[in-house]
Amino acid sequence: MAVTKCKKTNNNNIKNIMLIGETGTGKTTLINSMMNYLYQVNFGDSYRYYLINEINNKQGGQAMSQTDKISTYYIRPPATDYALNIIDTPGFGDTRGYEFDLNIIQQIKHLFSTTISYIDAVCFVIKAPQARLTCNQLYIYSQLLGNFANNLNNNIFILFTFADSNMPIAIKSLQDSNINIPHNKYYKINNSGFNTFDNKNINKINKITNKLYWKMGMETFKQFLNDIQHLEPISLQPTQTLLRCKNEIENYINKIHRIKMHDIANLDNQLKQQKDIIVQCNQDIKFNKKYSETIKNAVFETINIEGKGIATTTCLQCNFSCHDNCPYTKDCDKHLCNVIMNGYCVKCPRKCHWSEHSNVPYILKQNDKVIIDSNAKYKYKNGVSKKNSAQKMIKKIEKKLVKSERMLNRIMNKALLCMNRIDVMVLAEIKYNKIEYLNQLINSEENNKNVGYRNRITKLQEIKNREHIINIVRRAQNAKTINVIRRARTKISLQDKV
Ligand SMILES: Nc1nc2c(ncn2[C@@H]2O[C@H](COP(=O)(O)OP(=O)(O)OP(=O)(O)O)[C@@H](O)[C@H]2O)c(=O)[nH]1
Ligand SMILES: [Mg+2]
Ligand SMILES: [Zn+2]
Ligand SMILES: [Zn+2]
Ligand SMILES: [Zn+2]
Repeated sequence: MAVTKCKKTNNNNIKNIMLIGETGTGKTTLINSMMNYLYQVNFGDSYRYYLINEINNKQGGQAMSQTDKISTYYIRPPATDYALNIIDTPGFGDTRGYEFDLNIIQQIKHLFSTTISYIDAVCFVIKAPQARLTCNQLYIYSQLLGNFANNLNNNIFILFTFADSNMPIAIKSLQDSNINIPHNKYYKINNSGFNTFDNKNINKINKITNKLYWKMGMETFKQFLNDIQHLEPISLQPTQTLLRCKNEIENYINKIHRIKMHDIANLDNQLKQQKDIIVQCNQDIKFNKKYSETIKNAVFETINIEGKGIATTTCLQCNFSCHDNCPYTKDCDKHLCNVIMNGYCVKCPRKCHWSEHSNVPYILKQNDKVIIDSNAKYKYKNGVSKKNSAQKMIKKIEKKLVKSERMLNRIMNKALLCMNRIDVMVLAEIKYNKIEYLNQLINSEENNKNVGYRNRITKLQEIKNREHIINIVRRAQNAKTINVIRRARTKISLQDKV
């Protein structure tokens, strides 16, 4: 069988078929089964075709996606008029979790931007007996549907594996979970009809079942390949744009996370520290404000003026210089001194009779005494200067905060724009409360305590943080942002028209 790596071409005669789905749903097995139709094997033949041989010994067994990387296979089979690029993808939702899923998205993006520019069929592979969808599966479907643009609408198919003659139970499960996978048509297959050809050695009942499943599968492949023959290939440009937007959002969310959790949290912390300092300083200032006490006239000073030609009027009773520079030098003239009124002094504390006053060769001065508590003074001064620098710091921090918040707003607006672009472009969106779902996952990890659960919980917490940020961004629809979105909306619809 001639198999080469994917052919890069725009030729309409090559159909690009992609299989996508949860891990273990049988994508790779289905491709192998299809080979038998494409290369016209009969049930009775003693051989079967395998396009892909995956060695089943990976660590993690079936819990880990068997297919690690997107693989594309170019074939020119005899059963169709066209050649095929068959694209097998790793399954979403394996035990490696969120990061591995993101990695698949990156791989799809890479494939679309480097290898194929159009697609003919995107096949969602789902197990037919899938009853009830777990919250994990809801998440997986939101990942699956969220990565394709809505121009693919008509080129989406659902392939139910593990199917029997009944209507797949999964259809109801999807409906019950409000998961609407827009699709052109669905088909049923049970790969078990293809994986054994040694029909001689198996019991009769199994042989009959295998033959029925083989027939059902062959009919399915015939219909499917016929159906896609007449389909128009769809450009992957919008899907590329959508995936780019998703990448952009990832970056914005990372930035928002850094600014909020690191920059702003740090500044808030610093601000709190400075405010605490001010509270402490205010207390120190309040309690130590009266670090000095002044005692009035407590200190006496004698200034010698002998030989200076200055006379004084000094009360000898009060020991007080009533007039420092008196023109009357003789004691008997003191009743003429300026400070004497009606024979009594107006200056000295006891207002003595003029005769108590004499001219003496010194001036008596009474000074106030200041007592300083040096410890309290230190605390007060220190408090004032610390408060000053804290206030200066606060101004600086607040400036930085304003800057960070502005930056945050800018990025939030950009992220919101991106989200709105995605909402307009995306194939389908699953509405469910992601935070609640993540809490459920965290709870079940905590209860089960399976190997590596702590790591997984840390990762889930990270996803939760991101979801919180996305919710915050979505809520930040103030007047300004709404305008920005409006502008973006018109821009997008203009682009669509081109
Ligand atoms: N009985 C039955 N078993 C199937 C069917 N399809 C696949 N299997 C089995 O399911 C297991 C997983 O199949 P894979 O083809 O590896 O699944 P996958 O979707 O490629 O998984 P990933 O590569 O991990 O995404 C294998 O053991 C298959 O043999 C089916 O229709 N019926
Ligand atoms: Mg696989
Ligand atoms: Zn005088
Ligand atoms: Zn006097
Ligand atoms: Zn006196």
